Amino acid sequence: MLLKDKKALILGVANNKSIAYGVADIFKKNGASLAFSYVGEPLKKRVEPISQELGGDFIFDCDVTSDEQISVAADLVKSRWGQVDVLVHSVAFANRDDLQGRFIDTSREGFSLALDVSAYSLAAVCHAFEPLFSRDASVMTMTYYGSQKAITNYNVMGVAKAALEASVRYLAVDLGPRGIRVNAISAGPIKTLAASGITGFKTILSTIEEKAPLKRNVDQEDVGKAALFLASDLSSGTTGEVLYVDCGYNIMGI
Ligand code: NAD
Ligand code: 0WE
Repeated sequence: MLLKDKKALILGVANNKSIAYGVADIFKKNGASLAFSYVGEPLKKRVEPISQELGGDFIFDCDVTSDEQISVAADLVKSRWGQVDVLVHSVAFANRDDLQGRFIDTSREGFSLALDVSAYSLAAVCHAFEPLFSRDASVMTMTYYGSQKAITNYNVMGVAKAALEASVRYLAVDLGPRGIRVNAISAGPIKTLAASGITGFKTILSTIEEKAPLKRNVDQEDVGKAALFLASDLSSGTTGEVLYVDCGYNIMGI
């Protein structure tokens, strides 16, 4: 029970395939109390039964592009829990059109949206929840290898993930003096809602099976177990880090 009596806020469950669902599931099994965010009424209907299944304390609306909604969420969490021990940011969005073709064609608006939702939101959420973080709190976010290397079609999301990973380092510096750690998990590709309809996703999955040292793809449980490490005292000396959970794919050269 690595997370006994810990309060873990989970941003980014859309359904039971979400990476955040895998994380929440293992957190629960390790004794954590959970609360989940959703974006708008349609997703509330999806998140409500998941919260019930995983014994969540409450759910709350939080579109991370809205400072107002983030602030209302922080007030609600303060009144319900008083403090937060673990914050999981598992949120990303770009226009579908910007995840195919040439990066050079990305519009100013598309770039801004992708970076707002997928990168700036981590800083915005940390800012709003800073007063609620307990001593030794752990913050984590989800990133992808497309931040480091140009991956066909990932395009503006690769730029957003590079900004997200740099944000992790600067946030780790800001929050470190209070004992709060900030890390990222760089997950290998997983078939979730955010991966559905992505051109060439099957090819990406089979490339990993063929090339990664472990000769398989990761799943939500692999990521959940790494998240449990980052959430718990087992990772007390680790902050500002990007932890690869990708069956070793990123270490390969030719
Ligand atoms: P998912 O679709 O299940 O989760 C994405 C979540 O982002 C959804 O819950 C959605 O509601 C939320 N979201 C989108 N816009 C939002 C907004 N404005 N405000 C608040 N929430 C918003 O997909 P997933 O694959 O579980 O993605 C979770 C994270 O993992 C993302 O950051 C993604 O980039 C990252 N990731 C995914 C993979 C993969 O292959 N699936 C690999 C590495 C990293
Ligand atoms: O980060 C992601 C997915 C991010 C994502 C996905 C979508 C699809 C639906 C962000 N925004 C949207 N917007 C939509 O309308 N991944 C790491 C999964 C992923 O996405 C890719 C990948 C991989 C891997 C896109 C192109 C190429 C590879």
